[in-house]
Amino acid sequence: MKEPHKSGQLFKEAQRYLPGGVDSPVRAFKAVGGTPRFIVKGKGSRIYDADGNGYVDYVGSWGPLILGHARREITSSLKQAVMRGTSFGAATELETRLARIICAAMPSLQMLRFVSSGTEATMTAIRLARAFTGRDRIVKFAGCYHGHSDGLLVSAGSGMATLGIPDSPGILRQVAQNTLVAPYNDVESVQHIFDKYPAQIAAVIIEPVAANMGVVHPARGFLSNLRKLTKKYGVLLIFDEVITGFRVSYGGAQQLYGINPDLTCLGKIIGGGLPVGAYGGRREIMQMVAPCGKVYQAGTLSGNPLAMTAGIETLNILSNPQIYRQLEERTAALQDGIAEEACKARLPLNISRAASLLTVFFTEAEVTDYESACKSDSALFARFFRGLLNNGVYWPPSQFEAAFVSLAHSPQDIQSTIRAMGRAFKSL
Ligand code: KE4
Repeated sequence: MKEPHKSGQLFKEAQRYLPGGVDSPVRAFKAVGGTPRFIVKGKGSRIYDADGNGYVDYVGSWGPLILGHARREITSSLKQAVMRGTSFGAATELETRLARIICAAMPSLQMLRFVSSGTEATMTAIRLARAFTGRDRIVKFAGCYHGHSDGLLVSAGSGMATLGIPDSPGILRQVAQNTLVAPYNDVESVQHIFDKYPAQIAAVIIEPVAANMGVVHPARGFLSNLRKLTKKYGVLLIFDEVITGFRVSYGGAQQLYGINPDLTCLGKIIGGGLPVGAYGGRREIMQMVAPCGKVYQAGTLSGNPLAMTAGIETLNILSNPQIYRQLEERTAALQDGIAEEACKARLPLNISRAASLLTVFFTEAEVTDYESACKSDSALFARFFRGLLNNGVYWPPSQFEAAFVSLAHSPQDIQSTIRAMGRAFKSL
């Protein structure tokens, strides 16, 4: 492994023009230390940095690249598409084609609208829920991340069911106070909020399998009880499936758990690595969106022909059920190998996996919500991350993220990752 001199130089120069030298905070390696790698190329399961180092990649652009980097079908269809122009700001048949594929995979989406990021999707879904119900407040769960719109960058106030507090400077208290925060997997706390704010709650938004506090499963019955409760109180249930959509199954978490949300937010995989987001759901709700209805939302590059092309190609490949069986096998093998190496190193870890999503929590406590996730030893995780990086494995640079296994991760990649894990554990 060569020292990241070139990445260091590029990082220094980048910091002159970009805050923190990056365009998204997690890329700066603040949580794990060391020089962020500047990537020049990705192919299959690997990425290559400016110093010529290759890594087995478990970030996969934070989820979109379930087929791996530069998958031939996608790059060749994009090459043809780009020769026809990159964007028109006008309707294309491609948007209808991708929408038809998504609605067929997730029947709760009777209609949808494409946008250019997951943030836009969740931000608009909240606006739509407020318009449809005529109510102001929303409920989110501690540890769930739904993008950076003001009303969703909110932490739990002190004590149960109190008004949210801004997660960032620049967010108005008045805005944050319309967001109530409950502990994940605690449906009683949601009932308490509904009782405390009767007929004021427009929607509950949730990551049906949480991946932004590390991977945290919904407890048995949690999602179905949440669905029953929201229906009873006339509150819309919004599934944020930006990560889980087409990841935990072809039909997302809603197919896996048999839940019909009122609205769903998507992103990442449906764009095959190009900028994309989408929100959709019940027709009577979606028909409130302009120009059908009065809820305004717009976007210069929404439904962009390149993103649509990459999304169509990706979902066509994913429609083969064999794909998910292979992803399941590979990720289960990785999980077992990590557990074995941790046992050899006498390290108390908690490995949480949902399909091809996986988090190694440096705590032996069971992780069921944000509070228990925070019991992990982030300093130890940072040393683990650096150990892996020095052994040719690019793991997500934060304890509170998920690792993503792709179809391009071969059995040999999995075995070499397990060996790297063993060496990294020994270095702790
Ligand atoms: P974007 O605006 O980043 O496209 O999507 C926001 C978003 C919404 N909902 C969920 C469940 C998400 O995970 C995300 C974004 N995910 C992070 C990774 N945890 C993106 C990586 C980053 O912020 O750089």
